[in-house]
Parts: sequence; C-alpha cells; structure tokens
Amino acid sequence: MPRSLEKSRAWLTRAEQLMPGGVNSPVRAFRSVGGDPPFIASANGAWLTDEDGNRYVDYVNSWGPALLGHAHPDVVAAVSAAAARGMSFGAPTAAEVEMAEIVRRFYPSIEMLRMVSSGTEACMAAIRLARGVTGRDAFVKFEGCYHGHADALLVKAGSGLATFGEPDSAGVPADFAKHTLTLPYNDPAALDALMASDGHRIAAVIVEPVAGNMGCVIPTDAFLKSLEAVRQHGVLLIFDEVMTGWRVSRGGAQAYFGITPDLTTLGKVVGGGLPVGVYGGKAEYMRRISPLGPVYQAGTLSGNPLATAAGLATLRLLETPGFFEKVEATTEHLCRELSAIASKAGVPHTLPRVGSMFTLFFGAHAVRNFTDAKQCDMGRFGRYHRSMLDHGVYLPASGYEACFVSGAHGEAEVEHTLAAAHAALNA
Ligand code: KE4
Repeated sequence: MPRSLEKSRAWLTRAEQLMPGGVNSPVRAFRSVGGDPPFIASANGAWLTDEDGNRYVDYVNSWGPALLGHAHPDVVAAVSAAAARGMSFGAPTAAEVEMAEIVRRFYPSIEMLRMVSSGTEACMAAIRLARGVTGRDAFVKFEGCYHGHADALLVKAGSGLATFGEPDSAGVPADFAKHTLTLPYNDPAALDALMASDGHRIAAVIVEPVAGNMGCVIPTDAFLKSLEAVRQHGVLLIFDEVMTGWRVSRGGAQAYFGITPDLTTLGKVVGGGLPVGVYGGKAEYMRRISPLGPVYQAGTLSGNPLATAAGLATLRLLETPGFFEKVEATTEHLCRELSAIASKAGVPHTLPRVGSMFTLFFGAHAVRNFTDAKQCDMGRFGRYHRSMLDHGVYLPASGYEACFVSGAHGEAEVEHTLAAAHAALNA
C-alpha cells in the first residue's frame, strides 16, 4: 500500500529553503538512495512514526544511539527530572563522576576520560592528545573509515601510501591534510611497511576496530595484530569506538577482540541519544590534558546535565544481565533469515554481522575494504531501500552504513522485517 508522504514533502519544501538539502546532516537527505526522506514525528521502542502517520521498524537507531529502543521510560524520566533541575551549569556535577565511573566499568582501558558533545570532538581531541604526547605530527587513518568531520580527518589517500593525504572536502587546506596518512583497511603489510619507514614520525593510528562507515567490515586477525604492533614505534593506537561501543559487545570491539588500545573514543550509545562524546585511555596520557597539562580541549556543554542523565540512565540499563545476549540473538536470527531470503531470491550478497550491527552488501564478493565495498551494487541497494520503506522498514539511507538492532526489536519486528525483505528482494 503506497505510503502518503504529503506532510513530509511539505516540510521538506520548507526545510530546503533554510538548511542545505533540508537536513542537518547530509546522509539524512536520501541523496544516495533516491526518494524523499520521511520527516519523523515520534519514535517508541523499535518503531518510528512519520508526519503522515506511516510507521516503520527502525534499523538506523539514530545511527547507533538507540540501543535500548526509542523513548525508554526510564531514560525519559531521568532526562525530564534533570531538566527540572536546570539545563546546564558549566560547573562540575556529581552525575559526571557517576557517568565516568560507569564508562570505566565497561571499558577498563579507559583509566581517565573527558566528555565532549560529539564523536567528532572526541576523535579530534584524541588525535591532538596523541600529537601532544608524542611530539609527532603525522597520523594514520584507513580508507572507508570515518572519524567525524574535523579538517584533518576529511582526507583521502594521497598518490602513494606514505605520501601526504589530500583533502576529501572543499574548504580543507592541503596543509591541514598533509599530516594525515591513509592506508587500505585490512592490509597488514601496508601498515607494517609504513611503520617501518615512517613510524618514527607518526603520532597515532586511528581505526574503526570493526568498520561501519563503509558498511560493516570485520578486521582480519592479521590486521588486528598489525594494529597492536604499531606501539613498537612509539605510535599510539586509538580505537574509534563511537559506533562499535556497546554494539560489537558490551565492552565494544576492544573486549570482543581482547585488544587494549592506548586511547578510545566513544559516542552515540554513551549519550543515549543526547549529545555525548568521550575520549580517554591511559592516565599518563590523559594527564597531559588541560588544566593538568599542555594539550588544550574544552566545551561549554561538555558533561551537560541532561546529556549525562540520558547517558547514565542508558548505561545503567545496559548493565542489566542478559541484555546483550538477547539483542545479539535477535540480530543473528534476523541476519540468518535475511540471507536465506536473499539466496532463495537469487540475489548475490554478503551479510557481515558483529553483535547488533550488520550490513547487507549486494555483491557475491567478500567485502574486506573500501574498494570491495565500492564494487557492490549500490543501485540495487537504492531500490531495496525504497521498497523496504514502502513495506514499513526504515534502513540507513546509504549502502555504506551499518544497520542496528535495539533491545526493543522482538519477534514481531523481525517477522515484519522478513516479510518486507521477501517482497523487496523478489521484486
Ligand atoms: P558524530 O560527530 O557524528 O557524533 O560522530 C562522528 C563519528 C565518529 N566515529 C565513527 C566511527 C562514526 O561512525 C561517527 C559518525 N557516524 C555517522 C554515520 N555512520 C553519523 C551519521 C551522520 O553523520 O549523520
């Protein structure tokens, strides 16, 4: 039954006069999948409702944060109570201490931390800290990984592996890009070679320990070993767990793989849907941050009482025994059935999944890096995305993103999704 989108389209017309693409973050404009984005009016549990009253089972989860499901009553109550006590003081609060303690319980590698207001800020600060600690300017990232929109991170690989990075966005001066070295993901030989040749001038390697911004791409054991080895060159290992935190496992990718990074960045789930980013790690490094040390970082709304209330309530609920086992079992069941439907429909695909994040890639080849991901059939993904929307399932508006399952997804949501996928994949 075709969805009415009349009200959403009216909002989009007004929005496009005011904000680029009518949105406050590019992917929301649906440019890579086509069609107009529904304007979401409300969400509850695993379901979204748009301005025209259409309902969807949600696999975006606000790009990760809604691991509990939307509008969990305990989180809503905590935020409402915090609001009544005043929105923001710009002063230390007890809640920030409790929040830091619970984050440390989930991520023991984080001996000390700082809260900021986004994953971008967390990654930007972690890189600045690594540069301050090592006195080195260059750092390494991997093609297809995204660490927020700080200038030095909007960089693509230069002509050669060890040469200067090139800006990947207008407005980023070449000078800002030249210290960013970019390598292929899952290529241990390339990383080992760069460390051997240039390790002495490299401050850090920052990596998505399970990639989610080129679709879900799982690191090989050899790649993980190569990442751990960078420390031999005095290079800090930064795990960007903004997406993988609480998604790959309750302790993120570092617990899942048993690797202790020097610094970790967190975001998304940690704020329960309100703006929170975190960076932290070894106390010897974190003590170099102002006001104790020479590396500056600040923020008016860092550790903000409402965001901290949402984060605290969320993380306390995530300590509920059995939560992660349930959400991972739901995700595993969904993915197994989804893959069976695609196979029966004769649709070449791969479906990597870790914890409660996964991607359905349209291609028969394994996706080990960004080059592989780009060889997938993104035109087919666009048609799939539109058909799933028409059948009441809300997927990320890009084939280079991951899908997320929440604790509120149950049997009914899985059956609804599989019925929609059967229609979409056989169309
Ligand atoms: P934010 O600044 O958007 O909070 O976090 C940046 C970031 C850092 N690291 C990783 C691994 C991330 O995935 C992100 C943000 N992810 C994107 C989409 N996957 C957010 C969605 C958007 O940009 O609208």
